[in-house]
Order: sequence, then structure tokens, then C-alpha cells
Amino acid sequence: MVQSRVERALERVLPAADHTPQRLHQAMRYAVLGGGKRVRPMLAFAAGELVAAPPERLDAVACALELIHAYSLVHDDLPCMDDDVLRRGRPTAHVEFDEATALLVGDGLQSLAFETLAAGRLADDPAHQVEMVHALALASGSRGMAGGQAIDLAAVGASLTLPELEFMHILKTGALIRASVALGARCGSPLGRAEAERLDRYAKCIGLAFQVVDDVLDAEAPTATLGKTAGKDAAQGKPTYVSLLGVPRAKALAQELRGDAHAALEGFGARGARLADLADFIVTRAF
Ligand code: GRG
Repeated sequence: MVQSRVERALERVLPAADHTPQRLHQAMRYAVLGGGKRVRPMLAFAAGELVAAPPERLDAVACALELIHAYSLVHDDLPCMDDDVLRRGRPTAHVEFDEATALLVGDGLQSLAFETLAAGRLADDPAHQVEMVHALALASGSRGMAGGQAIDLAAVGASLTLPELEFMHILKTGALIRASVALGARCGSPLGRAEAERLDRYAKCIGLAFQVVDDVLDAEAPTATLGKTAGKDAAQGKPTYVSLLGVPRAKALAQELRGDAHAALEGFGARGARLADLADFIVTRAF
């Protein structure tokens, strides 16, 4: 099972808790291990299945993605950002440890992600591996996730149009999800151009669907189910798919994106079955 495999790989990649500086390494392990849906690793493994990628390569890619994701959550929860006390059903990293440690956890996890991606042979052609490092850097930096977060912070209390909201989420949430699929697919036999484009179309659709569903869950699901504080978007006056469209239309949009994602997979046949299942999971998930 991918989740337990990735859990073991993350255990190996993270510095041991008794490795100096112990408190930082304990906090890094706290932030990464024992929680989370591991959606990005699952996407990388599913994309790897399309190209018969060796599982050990996918382990490294999955870890790099999850380390970036975990760093983003730790920083997002900080008082200077979303200021939250609950994540994955537990106190956030800065509450459990302290703010300075949480900041360093993010820094450490981000560097560890790139170390993991650069350390072993992950593609037959070394140039492809450099492209993978490049893709993850773009997806997580100021023209990707961090940029989307900057737009998000600036949008609190403001009103965004639907295209502006979509642009923000394509960066904040979508870029790393798109990279998850792209990196997984880079670990095996290269796809043709048309196939790679279809896969990327799938990834864009589910990246957006993920965020639409996240907005609906924030509005509808209880804190106990989510493992994070529910109802924060409305409380903070954040523009969301729910605030712009209302819950029924946001749900319909998620279903439409699921349909588009499935359509993009046509032609991959059984090789794309796991990706199709993940599109369904992303749209129907309860947390
Ligand atoms: C601080 C650079 C920086 C970026 C933060 C990802 C992010 C950007 C903020 C998280 C806030 C948020 C609720 C984003 C919406 C979508 C999202 C990424 C939700 C959390 O991801 P899940 O549901 O979390 O995959 P788990 O805990 O399951 O891994």
C-alpha cells in the first residue's frame, strides 16, 4: 500500500530525533510523520504506474513532495500567516514547539526535499532528473505555491473575481499537485508529447478540484473530521469558491472538474485507472 510505503520512506529520509539539533529534528518529524492523507505521494505513484517507474525512485519523489507540502502547512499555520492551532488533529508545530522552531522546520524540510530529489538516480537520463528538480523548485517557489500564498494573504478581506481566485489556487494548491503527477511520470519510460499534455491536463483539473472541495469542506465539515479548524475561511473573510459560487455550485464545479480529469485520462486505458480513482477520491473525500 502506497501510504505505508511512503510512511516508511519518510521515516528513513528524516534525520533521527536524537540527531543534533534534537529539538529541530523532533519538530521536523512531528510535522511530517503520522498524519495527512498523502495525496501528493499517491499521485506520484499513480503517475509512475503509467510509465512502469521503479518504486524506489517513486519513494524519493513522494518524500520530496510530502516534505515540501509539510513545510507549507507548518509555515501556513504560523501566527504571521493563517495563525492556526490545530493541524492533522494535533497542535500545530509552533504550538507544540515554538515559533522559531516551526520556522526552521519549514526551512529544514524544504532543503531536505531537494536533497532527496537530487541524491540518487531517479531517471534514466540525468537531464530528466535535473528537469525534475527544476519543476519542483518552480512549483514550490514564488511563481508557484509560495506566490499563491502571497496572493492569498493579500486577498483577505478583499473581493476576487472567479478568474482571480482560480489563478491564486492554480499557484497555491495546484502547482504542487501538478508537479506530483509530472515528477512521478518522469521516473519511468518517457511519455510522448501528446500523452504528457493529457496527463498535465488531468493534473490541472484535479489540482483545482482539490481546492474547490477544500473550500466546501471548510464550510461544511466539522473540525473533528477535518483535523483542522473548520469555518476559518468565512471567519477570516477569505474569498473562496463557496463565497463566490455558494456550496451547490462549488460542488457542481468539483464534479465537472472530475469529469474533465477522467476525460483527459482516456487513451491511457487500465494504466490510468489509479489516477482516475484518485480524481474520484479528491472530489468525494470527507476530510
Ligand atoms: C507557506 C509557502 C507557504 C505556502 C502555504 C499549501 C498552503 C500554502 C497552505 C495550506 C492552506 C490550505 C488549507 C490550502 C488549501 C489546500 C491544502 C493544501 C490543504 C491541505 O492539504 P491536504 O488536505 O493536507 O492534502 P494533509 O494534512 O492531508 O496532508
